Amino acid sequence: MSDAKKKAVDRNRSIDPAVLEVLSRELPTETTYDRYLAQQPQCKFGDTGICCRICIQGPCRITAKAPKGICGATAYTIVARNLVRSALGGAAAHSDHSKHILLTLKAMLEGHAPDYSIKSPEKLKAIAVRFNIATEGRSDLEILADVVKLGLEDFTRMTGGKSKWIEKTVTPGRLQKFSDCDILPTSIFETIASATAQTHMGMDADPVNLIFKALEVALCDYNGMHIGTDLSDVLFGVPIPVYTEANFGVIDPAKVNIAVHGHNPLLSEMIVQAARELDSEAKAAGAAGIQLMGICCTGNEVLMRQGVPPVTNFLSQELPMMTGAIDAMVVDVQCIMPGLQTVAECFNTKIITTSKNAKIPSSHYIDYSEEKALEQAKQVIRIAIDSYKERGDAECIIPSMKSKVVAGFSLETMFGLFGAINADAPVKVLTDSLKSGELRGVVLMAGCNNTKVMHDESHTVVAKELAKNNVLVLATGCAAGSFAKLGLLSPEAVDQYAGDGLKAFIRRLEEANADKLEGKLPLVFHMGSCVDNTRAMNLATAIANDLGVDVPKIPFAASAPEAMSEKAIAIGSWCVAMGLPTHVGVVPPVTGSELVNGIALQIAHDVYGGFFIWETDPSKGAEKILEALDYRSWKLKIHAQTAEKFEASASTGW
Ligand code: BF8
Ligand code: SF4
Repeated sequence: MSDAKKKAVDRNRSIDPAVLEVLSRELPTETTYDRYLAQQPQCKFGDTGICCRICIQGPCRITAKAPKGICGATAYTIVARNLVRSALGGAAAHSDHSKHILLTLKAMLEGHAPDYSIKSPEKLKAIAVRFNIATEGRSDLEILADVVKLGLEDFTRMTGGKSKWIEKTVTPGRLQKFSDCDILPTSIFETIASATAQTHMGMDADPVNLIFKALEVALCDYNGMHIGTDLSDVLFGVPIPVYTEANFGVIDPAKVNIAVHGHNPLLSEMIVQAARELDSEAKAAGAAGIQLMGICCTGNEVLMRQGVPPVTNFLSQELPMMTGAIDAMVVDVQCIMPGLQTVAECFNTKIITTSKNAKIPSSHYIDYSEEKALEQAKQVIRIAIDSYKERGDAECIIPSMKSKVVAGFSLETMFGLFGAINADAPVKVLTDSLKSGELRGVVLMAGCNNTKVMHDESHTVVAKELAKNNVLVLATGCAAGSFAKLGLLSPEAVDQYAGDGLKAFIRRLEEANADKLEGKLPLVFHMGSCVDNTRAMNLATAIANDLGVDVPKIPFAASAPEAMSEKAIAIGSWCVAMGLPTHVGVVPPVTGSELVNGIALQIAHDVYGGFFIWETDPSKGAEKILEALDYRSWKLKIHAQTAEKFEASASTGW
């Protein structure tokens, strides 16, 4: 086989047929699939976490011959320090996102964000009630002012209290545990600053102390993303079930095709509105209309609230442009490959960057501001319409693959569905099913794509295996993107893949909600973008509270089979601190220290009840998750029986 042919075969690292179809063509430029090959072999020091570049005496690499860095740092210090820094990147990214939303609400209150308004006064009131903020006889804006003040305090407090969003959303047992271990953040900015200082050269060398700091950072991540989800719901509405389609087949060559990509819904929500308002301009330009589509978590945000179809997820983000039919791609923040611009230039797509801290050389930049958001969104649409005109009759080759999607499962929607069966205590519909054994557990499938594993394969193998074994599967982020594209968010997938217990559970929900639902329910419940992982954690908290135990006792786990980003490291770490078995399908850079690796896999369990499972084989990963769920169900039963026998409450240990 010639080198060129071999490369063409080797780079086909995806199970998505639309992606494979594009990759099979003679392409004028490289993609991430090619660059992955060009990067081989990757450095084993970096891969196992034992390369230190924290000071410029480095890089120091740990070997048998040189077991200490120049300053004397050993492998466990270097690995732990690198881990804290990764979690910091994730927590900062999520928190920066929510800070932006918080500041937009503040600007709205001050009259400087005229295009934004409160879409969900109900959610605002629910948040106010959570924090004992008075609602009686007060206007929405007055209540919002107090919520925003509290949010800003969670970002900026220097002393005199701890994070309110964590205090009010976790189980009493978790709060006690976090307090006992001294990992409750004072505020997001305080923890980010102190953790950055703690990992400076010549600071903390104690790996255990560093790991505790990593968990404090991870709790900041939870804090930041929870604020982000809550306030996005207030601003743009609480997601309810939406019915749409996903994958490349949603691209319509006759329309102005605009992809929205990144994470923050502030501009993309305006783009949805602007697209509706400017449809006639697109038609005047000869197009059949405007086709919006989403990529990554901005895609998840506008899918959940507006029914905008997802075209693809993280790893294949460059490929929709290779159809020749994408007129503009507007990006905001995070997970945006710099490689997009080169592809765009080959296929006449306009890349529009919109964040002052996420620019790409040669892209078209719009300096997004909440003061003129809708006007800027219209500017984006008009750039796309002009680009459509330039496209003219140029050939578009679009893979036809698309799947049906049902999404929009916020916790409020889930409880609404359960409430049709048990209005007084919706969560009991789930806990009863777990207790009876109809469901074997609940698993949150989250996380990214990663070139180290076959694109979308690990996600789908784990999800299908869990569903077959009667596990209720929840999804967020690019895991949800995989499921959307490959049909697991469709009602048909219930018949295809669900075990009898899961099928009965879903059918019962469908029947009880027949009058409210536009169609049937999907196999996997899409809870939103990565910041929305707190929605799933809130469900775990509700289950634990209902069962009268702490989270480490409930059959609830998390899985990130294709984890990639620093955000995934932060999320995985708080999942463990919250008490969840957390499967990760790509081994993170910690194996260079047996001590740190052992803490992640075992000692974390002794302290928090949660622990990591590194398993790169997705079938084995699913098996290990099922084992962890079964162990918890068995123990929960024994504890409940013992508690009943002695008329006592269930034990709090694990
Ligand atoms: O926040 S899942 S690749 S897009 S980091 Fe990025 Fe990972 Fe996708 Fe969403 Ni989350
Ligand atoms: Fe090397 Fe120590 Fe500097 Fe790290 S901090 S680069 S181990 S000298």
